[in-house]
Amino acid sequence: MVSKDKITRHVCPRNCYDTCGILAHVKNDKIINVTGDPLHGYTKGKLCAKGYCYIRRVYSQDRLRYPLRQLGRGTGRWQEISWDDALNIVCEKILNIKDRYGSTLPICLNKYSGNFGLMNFAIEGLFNNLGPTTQVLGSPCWSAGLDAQQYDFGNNYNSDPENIKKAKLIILWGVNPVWTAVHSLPYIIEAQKNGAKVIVIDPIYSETAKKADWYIQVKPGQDGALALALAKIILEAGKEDKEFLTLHSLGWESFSGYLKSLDLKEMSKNCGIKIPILQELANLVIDTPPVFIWVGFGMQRYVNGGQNVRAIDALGALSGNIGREGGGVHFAGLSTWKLFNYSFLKTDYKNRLLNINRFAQQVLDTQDPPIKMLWIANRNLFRQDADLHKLIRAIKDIELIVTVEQFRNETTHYSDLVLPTTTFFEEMDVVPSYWHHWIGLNEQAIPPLYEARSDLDIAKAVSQKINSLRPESCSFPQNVDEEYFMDKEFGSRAYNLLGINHWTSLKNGPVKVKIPYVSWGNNIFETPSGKFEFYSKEAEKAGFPGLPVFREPLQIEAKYPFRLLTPHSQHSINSQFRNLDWIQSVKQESRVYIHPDTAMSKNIKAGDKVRVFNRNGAIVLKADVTNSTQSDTLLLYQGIGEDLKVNTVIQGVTTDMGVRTTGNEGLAIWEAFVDIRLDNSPIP
Ligand SMILES: Nc1nc2c(c(=O)[nH]1)N[C@H]1C(S)=C(S)[C@@H](COP(=O)(O)OP(=O)(O)OC[C@H]3O[C@@H](n4cnc5c(=O)[nH]c(N)nc54)[C@H](O)[C@@H]3O)O[C@H]1N2
Ligand SMILES: Nc1nc2c(c(=O)[nH]1)N[C@H]1C(S)=C(S)[C@@H](COP(=O)(O)OP(=O)(O)OC[C@H]3O[C@@H](n4cnc5c(=O)[nH]c(N)nc54)[C@H](O)[C@@H]3O)O[C@H]1N2
Ligand code: SF4
Ligand SMILES: [Mo]
Repeated sequence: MVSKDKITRHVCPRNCYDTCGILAHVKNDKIINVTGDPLHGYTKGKLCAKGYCYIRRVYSQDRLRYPLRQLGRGTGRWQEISWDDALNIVCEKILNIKDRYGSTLPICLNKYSGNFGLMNFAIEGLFNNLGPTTQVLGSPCWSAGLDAQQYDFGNNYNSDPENIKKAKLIILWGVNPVWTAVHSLPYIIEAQKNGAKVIVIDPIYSETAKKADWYIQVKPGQDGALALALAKIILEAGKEDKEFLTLHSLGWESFSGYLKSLDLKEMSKNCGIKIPILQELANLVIDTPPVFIWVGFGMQRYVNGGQNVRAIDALGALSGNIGREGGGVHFAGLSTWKLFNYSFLKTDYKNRLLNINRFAQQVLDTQDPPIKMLWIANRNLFRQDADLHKLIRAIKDIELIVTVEQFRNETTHYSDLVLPTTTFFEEMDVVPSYWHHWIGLNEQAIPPLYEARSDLDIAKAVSQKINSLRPESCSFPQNVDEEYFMDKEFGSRAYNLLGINHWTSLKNGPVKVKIPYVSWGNNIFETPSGKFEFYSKEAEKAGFPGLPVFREPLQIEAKYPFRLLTPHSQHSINSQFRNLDWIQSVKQESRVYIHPDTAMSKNIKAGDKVRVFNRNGAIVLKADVTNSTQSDTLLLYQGIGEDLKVNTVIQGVTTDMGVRTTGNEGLAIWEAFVDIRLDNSPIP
């Protein structure tokens, strides 16, 4: 039962490095304040601006309150209906499809990262108990980097990021923590106070770059050339860590041979950084250990993204920083994710799996049987997916699109039925982190608002309804509570590593998982050889070069001569938060940032309305002129702008790696090429 006045514990379940501990202050079943949880050892009682807005999100006037049916997809004519009617529509459609096709395969689930709490996998649980269904597999986010580190280290472990404090050199390589991971800043600043230097490597002069001791402007997708050039310089100076290389690595001989064969001038030209600067940088890497390299998700969104992460891993290894306190190459740590059982993901059926990053094309191509019903949850598909123009075409023959959401957005616009869901203050859950080592519980602070239901309750209700219409249609449990599902997630390994006997102890505060403070500190790697693998047979088996070698990103097309970078913005998490009043009061306007030379050549001034376009489509917005970007690159922060569908001009190019860890290649979002002109100028 939910009691009246209390403070409840939560963890922010957004797709965010920080996964902060949160306290909800509750009076008369209403949240009156939201603060950081001081017992969370990494985020230490603080939230980002978005986190402090949660109270505005829970009680937003725009919350979806009741199930809604759209009278004609995209018409904006909505009709409030009862849950019973909504469940009937869903279940009758499933049964009708099953009768017509003799299969549940035409029913498709597309889900991603709206809420990373474990109970949100209930929707996969529902699908996995209906029969064989079609589901998306993969990630638009981090696949290439995860695979790269698997090839090199054998697994995705991170040191406790508090290690940053002990670093003497911190390299923020394609990551923008001043916006995307604010809770790591105190550790970086503490290191700086202790004399550490901070280098930011980014094609954009980002907010993080502004705080660095040294900013290196790399050409987009050319981090491989940069890392290999540094490695070559270190090798040729004879400053490599010979002990580590001899005892703990595989393939050093062939990699060092490869480095020797590289032309430094060519690498310098590729990455756009002059040789004396490369030399100074290489010296710094060698002379200022330990070096903590944070490889961001931002730098691997290219066709050579995985290869480039491997090159940075190699630089970390040959410079003697792997397994070292305060050092290492860190991308994402999956140790806390891997503690749980993911019972919802187990199935007796053979599902049909589509590539999440080629969704539109695969829906068009999928036949025998085709996709006839689509369930979207935790996903703003019609804003965040690539190839939006194709997606809109692909859904034409889908008979029912159901979206489970908290707010109206681009995706509800294309839905036939919208089911209102709870926020994490209205449900119970547990949330792991992909960056730090803390795990925390979400307690239920307040009863569900209006008629919102959690994804778990929706899964149970669908199961109940479909079985009442036709017995034995679904084996998803119906008459059990959240505790039952929480129990199933925790096994003895999780309890041992958390040092607790039961998950309810997490009500006393988040717990730091007992995993090594320094990853790979014992120099025992999980690769086939047990060593750090410069040369990976596994990579070779998967069709990649065995060594981390130089690979180019895509070439800019003559017809569309600008690369469009659309990284993550400060006051949103992907498309979330931008609709809240407090966030809107910050008045961020979406702009496309262009270099002064480009502006001049295109006759564009700051504030002009411009059209950014390619063969896929066009977006119209205001321009800003800045030196922060390069002359062949346009910059546009995704996540802001009400009706701006940036991804209309994002081609669905995929990354090299990603299959090993996430089942499919990642999304090379920044292999996107466009042209720009004044909105009212004639079409060339
Ligand atoms: N405020 C906020 N926080 C977030 C999110 C958000 O939307 N807003 N999203 C969350 C999610 S889903 C993710 S994936 C993470 C992403 O957070 P980050 O890992 O920080 O990734 P991005 O913001 O995508 O890009 C980071 C930087 O990479 C740079 N970059 C682009 N191309 C290259 C390149 O070729 N080389 C190098 N060296 N740098 C390059 C970009 O210019 C950008 O400054 O943040 C999470 N946290
Ligand atoms: N142009 C461009 N596109 C990108 C990126 C980029 O950098 N540039 N980044 C890519 C990356 S890194 C990522 S991770 C993806 C993110 O892609 P998505 O995961 O689709 O991103 P969100 O905008 O967070 O959408 C999640 C939706 O889930 C809803 N939601 C929140 N909580 C719940 C819940 O408990 N239940 C349900 N059912 N729904 C909930 C939110 O309201 C929101 O509308 O976008 C990718 N797309
Ligand atoms: S969005 Fe990220 S930084 Fe902000 S409260 Fe949530 S987890 Fe913390
Ligand atoms: Mo992401």
